[in-house]
Amino acid sequence: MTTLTNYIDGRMTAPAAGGYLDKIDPATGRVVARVPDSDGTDVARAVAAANAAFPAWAATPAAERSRVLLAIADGIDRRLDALARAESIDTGKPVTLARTLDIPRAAANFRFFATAILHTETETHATDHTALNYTLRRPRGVAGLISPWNLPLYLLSWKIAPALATGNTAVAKPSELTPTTATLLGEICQEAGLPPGVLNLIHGLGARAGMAIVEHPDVRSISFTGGTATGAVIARTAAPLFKKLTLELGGKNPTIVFADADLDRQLPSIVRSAFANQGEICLCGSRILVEAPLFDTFVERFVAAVSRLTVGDPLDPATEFGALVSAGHRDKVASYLDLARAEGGTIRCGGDRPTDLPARCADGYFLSPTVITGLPMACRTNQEEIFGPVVTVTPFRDEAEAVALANDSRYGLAASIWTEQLGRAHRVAEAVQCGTIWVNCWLLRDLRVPFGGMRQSGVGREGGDEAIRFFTEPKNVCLKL
Ligand code: TXE
Repeated sequence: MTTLTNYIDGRMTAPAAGGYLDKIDPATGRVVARVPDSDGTDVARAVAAANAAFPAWAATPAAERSRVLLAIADGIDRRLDALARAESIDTGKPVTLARTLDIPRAAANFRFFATAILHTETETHATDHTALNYTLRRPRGVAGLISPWNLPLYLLSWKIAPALATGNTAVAKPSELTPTTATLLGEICQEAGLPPGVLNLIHGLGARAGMAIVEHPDVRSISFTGGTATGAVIARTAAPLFKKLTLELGGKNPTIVFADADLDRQLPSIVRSAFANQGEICLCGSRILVEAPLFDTFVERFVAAVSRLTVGDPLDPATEFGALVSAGHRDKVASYLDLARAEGGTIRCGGDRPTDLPARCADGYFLSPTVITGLPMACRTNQEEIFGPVVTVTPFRDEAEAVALANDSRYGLAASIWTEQLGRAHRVAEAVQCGTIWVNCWLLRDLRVPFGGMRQSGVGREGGDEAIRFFTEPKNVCLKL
């Protein structure tokens, strides 16, 4: 069994108090590693290292920071197979998905911000003929970066890369459920020549290690992705300490399918938008709204396509749909199936454990992709984030009702619209209250665009200039002419 370590001040370090958590492979239910159960002492050491490294890293020319981050990206590429396998064993996701999406995207995150900092501009404002203002943007110091279990290296690197590229140092914490790729990233940083202390990786529980990062007075910026309830705790803690905060939280995203949608072409993308990564992506569409004339045909074709997904051992390259991340999460998702039945919903496919799994996976946390119809929008199944392979399909009469149903949510992260009418696509995109709208596509990501949610899906934005602005402090200099 592997014993993972923290990465503090450039060294692989055991937790100070010597405590460890079990790391379980969700495909088998077996313990496969020990994870440091770090506490405030470990966090204090990591923050001290990050603080000590900050002045030199902030003063390092952008071209040199860029070179080191590009070397990290190359290191990720070189370890593609090991990282993809580790991500699959930690999360239960298909290894093919980790190989083609998670790990390449982690490398892309480093490359994107490594090169972005070579091309940034800051503002100048000329005040009539009397003064010239210019804006300086400087790194803020130690950043606390906390990420969830669904896209472990993908989301952690989405925070680490802009923080480091702009000259900050960081203390990052992956989810305790999915720690392995972060440990490998520490090794990659050592090989790439990242100066000690610039990035520190701490493992452990949210309430202990995570909270110690949020509470530490020397951590000036917090970037968090995770559940809405956790986001509220972090916001409450960080506000009186005047920390800069971005929160990327949950979603209950609408997928709006008009009767003129080109189903022959788009159905595979709509299925993917619902069930990629077992539905454990904050951007997955879990409320599918279908224009009434297409409803019956859509449900029939959608259910048929979902039933054809290859559910199986995540390490089998042919698998399209793997295990849920933990027993607790599987039970939570399964509890929503009971709720949906009690609320009067009809389960059109799934709703149970897949039957033809290999022996190795007999005790794994599997749940078949599930499609439910017949539920009103106000019910709990349609209002609460399930974050698993469960979608509802609901008919709508016209554009106005589609928009009203889409907006009938406390969340506002993402939506997708499927129609061949350009004007309608624009109108609906403007009316739906979400931070990201995809038209005839899903998860098509340009790393320059603002990314984040409205309402209970979070505050602040990540990506491109938004991330560069978040991790820097603007200062205006006014020069009288
Ligand atoms: O996330 P948590 P959980 C949603 C989804 C899921 C629910 C709970 O609905 O069912 O959230 O998932 C760290 N201070 N999403 O419990 O707890 C924790 O260790 C500081 C949506 O797994 O929010 C982990 O590193 N840190 C989501 C990270 O926060 C704390 C992705 C996320 O864990 C902390 C995951 C604290 N007090 C779940 N408590 C998305 N938006 O992508 C926990 N953490």
